[in-house]
Amino acid sequence: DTSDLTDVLNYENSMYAKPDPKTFGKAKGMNVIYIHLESMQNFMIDYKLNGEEVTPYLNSFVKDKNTMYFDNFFHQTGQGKTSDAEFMLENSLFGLPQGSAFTTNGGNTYQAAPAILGQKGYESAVFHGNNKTFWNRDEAYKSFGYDNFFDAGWYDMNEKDVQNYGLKDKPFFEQSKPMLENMKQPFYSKFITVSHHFPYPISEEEATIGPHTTGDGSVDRYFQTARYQDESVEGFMNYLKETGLYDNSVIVMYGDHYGISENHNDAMSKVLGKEVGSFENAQLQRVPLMIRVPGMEGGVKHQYGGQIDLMPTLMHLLGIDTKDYVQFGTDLLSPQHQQVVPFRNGNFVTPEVTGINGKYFNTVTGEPVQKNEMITQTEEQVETKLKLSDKVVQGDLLRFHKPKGFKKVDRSKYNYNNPEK
Ligand code: GP9
Ligand code: MN
Repeated sequence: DTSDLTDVLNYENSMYAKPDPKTFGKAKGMNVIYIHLESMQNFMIDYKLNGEEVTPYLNSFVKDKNTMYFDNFFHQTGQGKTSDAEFMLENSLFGLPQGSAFTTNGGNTYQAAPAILGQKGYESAVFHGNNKTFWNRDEAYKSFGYDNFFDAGWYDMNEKDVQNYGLKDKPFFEQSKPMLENMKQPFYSKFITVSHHFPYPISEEEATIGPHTTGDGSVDRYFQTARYQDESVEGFMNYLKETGLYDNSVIVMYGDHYGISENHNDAMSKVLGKEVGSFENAQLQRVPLMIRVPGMEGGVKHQYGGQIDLMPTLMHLLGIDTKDYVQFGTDLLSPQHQQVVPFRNGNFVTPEVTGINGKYFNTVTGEPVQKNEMITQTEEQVETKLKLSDKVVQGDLLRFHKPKGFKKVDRSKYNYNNPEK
């Protein structure tokens, strides 16, 4: 009820991190292009297999002078996997402890990024070569205020171009071009790749790098589909450069969740050349985050953060203060950003401590540490955050919240069917 919302708002007020005036509005009025890097983990950046870079394009993008690269950025997804990642970055709300918020609470009231930006003149779209009902996306996107959802119904799903979860990334980006060109600027867009997805199937003709040699099939192929994803993104970025979009768009690339689960720790020990147990596995939940803002100075950013922090970060770059919105993350670029990264199961990582099921480790050295007052406080903070976020989602509390100047989303306005089909 509304008293729950009051608790949430009080908490939010105490957690709010105000934007840094030096970065606030640096991307004002620019297009936004999100590239959802399916299953990409951060250890792949600059990883060399037999002396060869696996993701040469991403590695070069990281070093672009306008790219901010966050090397302590974590996924925070649970059972909702891809949909949890999307849910966090559109709302700065956590996915649920069980299941997918898209599926169980897709019809809630939200104050999501596409709706906020839509009311400031942005056209929004998701591009994804799979059926729109997967993860209940078509329903959730309506609640988020997405103007367009170009799903499989808008693509030529030619049998030779389809594998695993949908249209392969190269034809996907290729076919997305005319649809993107039809959008009015400024736009807010998200391209969700699929080819680099467990169990990482790839044909011999399409593999441009050999498999790894751990002997664990899916781990070994992971490097080959990662290369394919890298090439597909490179092709799309070249196209953005040709059209000039590269220079008037914020480009955000992020890994959605791990691709290699803890069932493969043995193989990962071979990949990394060090023992991978529960501590290292927690560190492996880092996913790449790159934010390229034309005209803004880039560089490697070491602050700790997670997917929950992406929306306030982006909003502040676009010059929109997030103060009136209910958000559980904080702007990564704010001096007040909180570097506690909760995982969905209550485990956490901070620059100092990693907490895993009641065991604690020094994040820098991996040495076990005793529980102390600081750890107790961090643990409580993590628990409170997750609990309050769950209250918002499970109680559909944003129904009662009226951010200043924001008009409630009218779900009935949206229809994602392709009229030509
Ligand atoms: C399916 C794709 C995969 O459309 O986004 O979802 P995942 O299995 O990674 O959650
Ligand atoms: Mn995924």
